[in-house]
Amino acid sequence: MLGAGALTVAAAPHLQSVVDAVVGGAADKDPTGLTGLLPGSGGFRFYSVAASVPHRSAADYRLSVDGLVDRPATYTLARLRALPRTRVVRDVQCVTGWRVPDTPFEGVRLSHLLDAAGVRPGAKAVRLTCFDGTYTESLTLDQARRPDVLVALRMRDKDIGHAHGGPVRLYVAPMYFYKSAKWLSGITVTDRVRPGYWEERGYDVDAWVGRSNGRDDAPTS
Ligand SMILES: Nc1nc2c(c(=O)[nH]1)N[C@H]1C(S)=C(S)[C@@H](COP(=O)(O)O)O[C@H]1N2
Ligand SMILES: [Mo]
Repeated sequence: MLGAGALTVAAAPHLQSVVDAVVGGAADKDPTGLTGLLPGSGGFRFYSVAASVPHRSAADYRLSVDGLVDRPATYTLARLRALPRTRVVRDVQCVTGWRVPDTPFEGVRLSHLLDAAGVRPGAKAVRLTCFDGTYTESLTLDQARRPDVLVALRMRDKDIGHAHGGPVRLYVAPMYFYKSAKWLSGITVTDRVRPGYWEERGYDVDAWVGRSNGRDDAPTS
């Protein structure tokens, strides 16, 4: 298992990734990511570009919505949990090749939070920031308003644990998984797309599965 993992990691542009230290134990001391495929992970690899990520409990988690909006807001986890939920079941697809079929995600549509905030005319994009202090992502407003883009509270029918970006991560179902920012802490409405962490390092900003990053499969939709 470690052999196969090593090959995959070595071949991947994720070489700079550090296995999420919070997965614990050996992963802490393994910046190469060789322990990224952990027993019981259900096929997921754990990625974090930050060497360590603070924990946010249900009590101290906050999500801010700001930028070009009429009503900036700060959500507690309780407030997010009280909003209408959407469940989406798709394949998770990392651009480096691994895939996890039929993975349920559940959360509040990003469009719901944007509508609540009142997006101003002239706004074009959304910038996502994370409480790891490093990772960022971006979406155009049209992409952000899709019904299958969630501020996710649950993954695989469980509250999202720290390793997978809990308590709250983004979930962008139609795009490669790097768009799904873990440990989500900020949603800023902007006048243009600002490329995210991996996008500044060469990944496509529009990350449609099968139609970006050099993938030439038939369009999925
Ligand atoms: N904050 C943060 N979000 C992130 C990443 C990261 O390093 N930091 N990696 C991205 C990439 S490349 C992938 S494939 C997925 C991995 O999610 P997982 O660790 O839950 O499997 O998270 C995405 N979101
Ligand atoms: Mo990824």
